[in-house]
Amino acid sequence: TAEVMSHVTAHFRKALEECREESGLSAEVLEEFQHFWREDFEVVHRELGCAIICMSNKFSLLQDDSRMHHVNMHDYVKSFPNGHVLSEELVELIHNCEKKFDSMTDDCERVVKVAACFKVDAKAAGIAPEVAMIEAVMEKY
Ligand code: BOM
Repeated sequence: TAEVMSHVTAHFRKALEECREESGLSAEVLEEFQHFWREDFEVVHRELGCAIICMSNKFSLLQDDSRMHHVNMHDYVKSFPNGHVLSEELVELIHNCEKKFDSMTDDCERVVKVAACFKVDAKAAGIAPEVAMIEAVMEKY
């Protein structure tokens, strides 16, 4: 659900600070990670893909090939309040997007495509959070 996704995003965003420099992600491209979910934010920059890889690695959410680690992602999402209602669907949505871009060899370019696909599909599935929902739970993390 969008509520659970707001918690996941609020927690996941904490890794951005550590990853901004090494990924080359400027504040002009993405100021605050919760803006990822804004209607008018376009998920297109290679640096954002690099940042998502770096952030995911902080929580062991990727395999060595920079594809999602299914078990760890499932457990990560399940660790949030009501996480069990979202974990399976989230893993499925991300994996479905990974399959569409599997032939891309540049990890950062591929992951930003996967992330953009995930944003579209999460919105369609009604599990995308409003930025205000994320901001409301940020203080918990
Ligand atoms: O193949 C690479 C898999 C990595 C995909 C991660 C997609 C996440 C997009 C960024 C949005 C994050 C919001 C919440 C955290 C989900 C882990």
